[in-house]
Amino acid sequence: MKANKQIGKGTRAVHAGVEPDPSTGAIMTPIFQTSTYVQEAVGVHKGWEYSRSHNPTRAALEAAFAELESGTHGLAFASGLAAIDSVLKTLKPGDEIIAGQDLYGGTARLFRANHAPMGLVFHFVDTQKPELVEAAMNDRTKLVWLESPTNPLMQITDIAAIAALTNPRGILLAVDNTFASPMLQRPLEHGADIVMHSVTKYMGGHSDVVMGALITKDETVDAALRTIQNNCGAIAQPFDSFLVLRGLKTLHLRIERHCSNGKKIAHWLKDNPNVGKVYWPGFEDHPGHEIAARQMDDFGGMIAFELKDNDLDQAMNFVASTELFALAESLGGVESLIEHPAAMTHASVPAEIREELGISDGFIRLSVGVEDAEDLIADLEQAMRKVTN
Ligand code: P1T
Repeated sequence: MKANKQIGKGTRAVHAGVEPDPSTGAIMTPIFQTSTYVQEAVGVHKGWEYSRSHNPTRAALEAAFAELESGTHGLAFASGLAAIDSVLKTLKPGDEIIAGQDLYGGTARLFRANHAPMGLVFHFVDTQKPELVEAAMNDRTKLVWLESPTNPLMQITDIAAIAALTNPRGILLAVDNTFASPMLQRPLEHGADIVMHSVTKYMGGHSDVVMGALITKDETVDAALRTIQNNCGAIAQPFDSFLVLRGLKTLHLRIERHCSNGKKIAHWLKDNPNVGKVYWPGFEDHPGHEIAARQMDDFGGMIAFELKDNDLDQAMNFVASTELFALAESLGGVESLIEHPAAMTHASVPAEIREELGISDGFIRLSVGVEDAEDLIADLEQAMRKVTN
């Protein structure tokens, strides 16, 4: 199915990337579990040579990613971090990157621990304020990297406002769209050059695959990324590609439920006297609400909050006390998860930076799944009783 703005997001989710198999008519793309393809004579083949370079199952998934994100080219990687790493590998020592101040801990660690020592220069900036992004730009700036909403503080950046700064200067804008998914936000429509996903999360949706994606509509950017994908080899595997193709068919339905459950739980938390601050962009008093309402189709199922006392022991007890919300890293699957960012997903962020950003020791993150909201609320209620007596 060709990218077509006229059709709805749900129709795209069901059909993206998938054509009946030409040899059998199979409606599902087969798992081409093969490393290589037989050639009739040297260079005479059916377009497939070696599975690091191309694989039909992965190609179908890559086409689906492109369609869902309103792009023209998609690439599937072994993990979200492998996808991010591939973008940075297009740069050279001395090149400068403006990165969001609040990022998944592993992304910031990749930047600081692996790419800074190789000569890339990072400026971590509050991208909620475009004027700060502009002030950090110079002739060596090649890339702006941001998340919106951010992990874990749920900060919102105006993607179009940042694109208005990067596009005229020839600086690439890459947006990690993991928290929103293309059902809620399509950054290429707002002027971004590259969209990245930890497919591990909503795109896969079933907590059974680790994968990353990059999407663009720029031929030159695609060619550079495709070369890195082939030369460095951090590709997505055929079976995993099949699982994600399967998962994408219900992305719109899952996201609808994540959003409606998220809304109920966010409001329940806000109204609870034992809860302090609640971070969710659907609240009118969230600093990024107006932008989120404009650039997103809904507010998603990721929520962060602090208990009233904002205390480490209480938070640790709380995350260990839920029964339906499983205590685990990751997010975006059908089952609800709870975690403690300072000790888990963002432990690699230096304590003073966490403190500066507001990722306190009492800070808790929820990935609200697609179960019945009443059961999820009852679970939070019983955990709350255990830690507030
Ligand atoms: O885990 P991986 O597929 O390599 O993706 C890394 C990644 C990138 N970007 C964002 C916004 C992410 O949330 C992640 C992974 N995050 C978690 C594992 C987590 O629990 O937050």
